[in-house]
Amino acid sequence: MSMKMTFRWYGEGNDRIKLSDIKQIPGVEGIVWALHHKMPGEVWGLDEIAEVKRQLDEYGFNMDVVESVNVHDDIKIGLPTRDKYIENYKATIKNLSQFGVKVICYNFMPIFDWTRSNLFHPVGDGSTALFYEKNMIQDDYNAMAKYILDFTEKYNMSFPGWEPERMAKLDELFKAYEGVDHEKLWANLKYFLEEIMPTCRECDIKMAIHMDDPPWDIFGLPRLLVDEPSIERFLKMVDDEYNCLTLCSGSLNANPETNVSDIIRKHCDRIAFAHIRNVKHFENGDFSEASHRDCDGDTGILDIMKAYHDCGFKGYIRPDHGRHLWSEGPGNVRPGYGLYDRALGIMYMLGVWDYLEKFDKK
Ligand code: DNO
Repeated sequence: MSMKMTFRWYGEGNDRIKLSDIKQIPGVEGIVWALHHKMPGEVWGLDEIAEVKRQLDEYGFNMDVVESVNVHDDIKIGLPTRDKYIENYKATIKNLSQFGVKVICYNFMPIFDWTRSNLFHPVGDGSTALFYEKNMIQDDYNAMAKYILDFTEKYNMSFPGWEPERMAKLDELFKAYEGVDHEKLWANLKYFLEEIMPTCRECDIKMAIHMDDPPWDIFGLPRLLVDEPSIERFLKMVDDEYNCLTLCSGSLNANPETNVSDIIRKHCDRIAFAHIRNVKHFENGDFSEASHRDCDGDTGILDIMKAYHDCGFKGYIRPDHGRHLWSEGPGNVRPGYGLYDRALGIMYMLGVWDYLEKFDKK
């Protein structure tokens, strides 16, 4: 059995891409999905999950990977109310297991999920991509949040992790996180995982934490999963086969010092889900996302694919963010999640993989 190719889809009515389009991309076995209307902390109901299953079944896609079941802020902050939300999380895990879900991707980033300063930055060939200008993401969180929220409002879409209900209370949220430093956040992550591991085992569902994006503190908020030592700490902290990683190559390699293929070789047995994204660095610390072709960025996509292959990776994999191509632009595409560049990325990844399978069998 080999690695399993997947494609992220935001759901009917929430994604312009059709399952029938995804079906035409060679090699895609599963849809990476979520109930995007759910607030962090809410239980996902059986009926709602069954409806997604019905849609995916029609095209023969599996629903093995969920991205994300978001973690409530009270759990990250470590408030007494966390126990109630952890119970809800367990209930969701149990409900998901009834439909054969195998992996839950989640993150433990305070307040903000992935963060960029420009969602449609010209790449130079007519396409656009997500861009991070270091100077823009330093002090003024309100300006950054406004840029993202104005966009989502204008085009009537919501981004996971950027729920307008939460973002409306940003100052309050920042206040609530006061005193949550790196060590507190680590302790709260440990508490959460130790609570849910027995449920994961019973349900045979792996928790796969996403790397922090970008992999450094922003706006004074601590970020934990940022490099190899922190990954090592995370895996040892809760040393359980159900405590796994979503190894996101682009998040980690936003720090040019981080060699992603070394991390894969070291921790492959705990990688449940691989995100393949290519990043191009600029000398001043800015970075742009790039096509999946190795030479278009600095992340080392060929080394990464080879490392997964050498390790006999059998987990789930997906192309992560792509550029916006051809007719794709503001208003008709989810930033980073267009159809075309991710489809091209899949063909690149499968091209490398098939070559290795045929000519580089260990
Ligand atoms: C970015 C994604 C992340 C990821 C979450 C997981 O596009 O990779 O938003 O889904 O961090 O919880």
